[in-house]
Amino acid sequence: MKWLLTLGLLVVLASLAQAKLTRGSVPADHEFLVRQRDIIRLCMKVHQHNHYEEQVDLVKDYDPSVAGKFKDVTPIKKLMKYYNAKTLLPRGDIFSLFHKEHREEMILLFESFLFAQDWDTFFKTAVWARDRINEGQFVYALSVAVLHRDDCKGIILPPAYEIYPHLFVTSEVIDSAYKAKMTQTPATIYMNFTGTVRNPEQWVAYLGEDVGLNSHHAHWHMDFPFWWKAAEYGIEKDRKGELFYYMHHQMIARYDLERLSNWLPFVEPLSFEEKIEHGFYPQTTYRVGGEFPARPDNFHFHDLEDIKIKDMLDYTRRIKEAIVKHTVINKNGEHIPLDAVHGIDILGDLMEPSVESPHEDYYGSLHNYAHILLGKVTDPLGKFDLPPGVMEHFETATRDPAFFRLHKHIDNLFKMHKDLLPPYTKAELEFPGVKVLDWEIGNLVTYYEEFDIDMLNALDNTVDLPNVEVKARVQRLNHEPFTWALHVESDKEVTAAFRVFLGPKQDWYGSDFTINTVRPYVIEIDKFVAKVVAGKSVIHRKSSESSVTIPDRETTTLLLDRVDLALDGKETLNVNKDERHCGYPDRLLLPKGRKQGMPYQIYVIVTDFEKEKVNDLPYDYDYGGSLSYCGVVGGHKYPDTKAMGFPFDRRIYSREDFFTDNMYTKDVTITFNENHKH
Ligand SMILES: [Cu+2]
Repeated sequence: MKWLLTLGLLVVLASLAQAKLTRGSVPADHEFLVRQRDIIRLCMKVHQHNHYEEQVDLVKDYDPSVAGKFKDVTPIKKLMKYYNAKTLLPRGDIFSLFHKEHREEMILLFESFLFAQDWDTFFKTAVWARDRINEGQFVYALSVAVLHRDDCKGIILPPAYEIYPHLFVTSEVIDSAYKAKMTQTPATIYMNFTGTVRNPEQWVAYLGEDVGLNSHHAHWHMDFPFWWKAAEYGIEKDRKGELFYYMHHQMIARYDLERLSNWLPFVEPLSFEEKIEHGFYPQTTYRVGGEFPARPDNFHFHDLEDIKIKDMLDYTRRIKEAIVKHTVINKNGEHIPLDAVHGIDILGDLMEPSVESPHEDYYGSLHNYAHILLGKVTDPLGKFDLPPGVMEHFETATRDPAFFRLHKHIDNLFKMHKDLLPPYTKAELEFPGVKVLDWEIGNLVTYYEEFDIDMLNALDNTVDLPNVEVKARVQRLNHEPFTWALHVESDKEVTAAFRVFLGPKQDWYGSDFTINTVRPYVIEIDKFVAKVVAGKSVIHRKSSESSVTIPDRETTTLLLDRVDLALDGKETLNVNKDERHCGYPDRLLLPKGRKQGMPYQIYVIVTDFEKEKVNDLPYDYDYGGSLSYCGVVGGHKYPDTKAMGFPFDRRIYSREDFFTDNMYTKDVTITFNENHKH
């Protein structure tokens, strides 16, 4: 029996041995390295003219609409027409994706990039656009194109906080950075979170203002753009509406857990008719000048010229009606059922909304309009010509605590739909023959550490003054890496799906949650598929392997150095062509917890993967490492048919009705270590 156990352990270990970082990594060839270098160069100091002479020379007499090869020439022809007529958004102006004309121009550029038939056309069109199209539109279109073109697979884009440091650091830091350059003294500038400790909302600013969190959110919206035309682009976005719901739901749940760690009550949903209790002072200035608009406490929503509060209430009411009736109306007046399988996906497409929205005139654009209403709340009629607010860029939206309030409002609508579905039956929950026996888990410890944001792109290149190294130093949350071991017993060999969650034990008042009341605050920690042998076996897993997260981003300066070394043949650069930019930062996998330790519960459910798989790809196929919140790209189908968040997405009557042998739950403690040494 003992040898059988050892054998089982070995099989499981072998199948899990390839961690997500190394899996699929291959040495980059010369062509790839050149392309990687060229794309980074295109993103450097985008507010100024291109400093790379060889790129500038490449397109001196180049007209992409004449010389380029495109699958469809209409977008580039249109773009050139507007460019020649000088009607496009000028360079230097602030681009917001939520602004219709800005967006439509950007889409023309993106489509030109996507439809370019070879690398040569794509690259030359990009170099041409780099100095001629608004830099915000250019970077956005280029980023989405790189994420979707086959010949760009594996290319790494610089993080938004390095392309536009102005959006992420305070005006004070920018001032100090200039001083450092003028005096030619390298500097590390300490930056505090927005606001002071006198504002309780600031106690959780370490989450909303985390540049990694902002980067994840911005990249999610680049992988799943609301303006995406799947049929035209030939790239489907499987379960995009459901992912919109689930990723944002998990972001709020995680925000709520941080609030609880800091003795703050859960975030309240926003109401368009009531005042927004907490103000927000971004203390950041756009590079072209103009401070990000600030919102004082207790401000009310106001009508904009084209978005009215009354309409927002109508949209909300119509959506609620659709949910209660389990049916939405499309543009042709037909009824589409909001059933247990597709309902959530349809609702997601309707609330964000996207090209797939059943009826945008009727259900409106709840999410996008709310972002705009919040962004323009202090200058609704444009009397003072204030620039866009943080809510009007996906890169900065989570900095404002109102982001989480808005999303709670939207999330409650999704919850209403889910709560009207029948609870899962025993048959849907159990996995006959499979039993979880025990769960060993290492210490869960969190701590603060310091992180440096490279400010290279914040400062213009000047003829007389060389660049100096300037960094903004911020505090951020991290956790000690941890491992766990799940003891499983099975009566046969099976391919099993594991879903792992973490939830708080007590609410803000100190009362214990029930299994049903804790559901909205349960966060996903991991999800994976593994072979389980007959008999007893142990499944080992590391926190770094989590399907929720991606590792820390490398700085662009470092990456560029490594690419140059590889091009000189001095070093090998490995590239994983499936690696994602979207992914919750690994550092934030656990909530902060408390100094004296904070109680949580972990949950796991093991199910039969053979019954939920959607294709015949290997069960451990690598979708890029952040499946849980970021789904799949590259035209793949989402690999299983279960609802995202299963089994916590539906009502639960009681523990007795819910827990089956293939589930396990355990009390754990998360301790925040104040004295962590770096
Ligand atoms: Cu979002």
